[in-house]
Amino acid sequence: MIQAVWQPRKALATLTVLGMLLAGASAASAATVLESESNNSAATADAVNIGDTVLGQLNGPGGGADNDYFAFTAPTAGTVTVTFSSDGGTSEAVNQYISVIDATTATTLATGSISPTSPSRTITFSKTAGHTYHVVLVKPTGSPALYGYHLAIS
Ligand SMILES: [Ca+2]
Ligand SMILES: [Ca+2]
Repeated sequence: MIQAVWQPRKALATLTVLGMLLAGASAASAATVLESESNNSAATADAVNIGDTVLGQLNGPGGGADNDYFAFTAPTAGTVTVTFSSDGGTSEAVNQYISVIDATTATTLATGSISPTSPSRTITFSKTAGHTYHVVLVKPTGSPALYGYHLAIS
């Protein structure tokens, strides 16, 4: 009899916590997301959010060239930090490139690269509320990349 009273309360409490977690997740939108090919152009960019970490690979068919585009819109002004890292660290064999573009003004804000001796690159830039930003990762034609990458946006 006591359990008949307690169980619904417990279930309700669990639902409330779940609801709070879901609400928090959609508001803060910190998630681990996988890239979705084909994302090789601004028009087919993967939508991401500030707070996300993206997992992907820079290899086209047969290990060839690949471009990965990611897009997000800044809800507020402030600073964005983007870190692009090879999952293989110094074991990766090929250079890969990153650029950050303000798509609203069509302005390239920053460019950089990672290499076997420097397998992580962090770029910081100022965002404007309402502007859309593209982060573009590129591996030019050449040797296959041996490892995937992490792209953290915060
Ligand atoms: Ca890719
Ligand atoms: Ca791609």
